[in-house]
Amino acid sequence: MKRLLASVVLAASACAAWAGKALPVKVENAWARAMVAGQQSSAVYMRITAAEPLQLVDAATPAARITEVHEMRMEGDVMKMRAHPAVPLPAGQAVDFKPGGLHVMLMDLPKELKAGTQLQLTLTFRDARGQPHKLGLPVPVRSTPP
Ligand SMILES: [Cu+2]
Repeated sequence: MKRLLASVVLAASACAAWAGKALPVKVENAWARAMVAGQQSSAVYMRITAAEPLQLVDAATPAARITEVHEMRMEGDVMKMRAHPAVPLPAGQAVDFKPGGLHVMLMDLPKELKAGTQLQLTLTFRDARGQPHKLGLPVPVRSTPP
């Protein structure tokens, strides 16, 4: 019970710190894809809405040794995936990270991601003045989209 209380207080103070910086950003429906046997990588999907212009410049999680923000693009007839160094998040406009599009790629995972578990994701945003801001959130691991 004591531990539960401590984590609630911690979450509340993290929110307060974020609010104090006046950099509101909303992350909704975040989920990580559960891995099947033999799979080497996975991905996190979510919807991000920034209230002022931001860029998503980094993502990290202890669940993967390599975490990169990727986009999928058609090049001719071939769907290609590449790292996106700074995803623009226009003010008030929801940006979807979804299968077949933008995603946070998880590679070199120390252990398999199992449905029903959670991973901790840290997103780094850059504001219009070039200042970095970190946001941590728990991400449920699922076999299907929420
Ligand atoms: Cu990818």
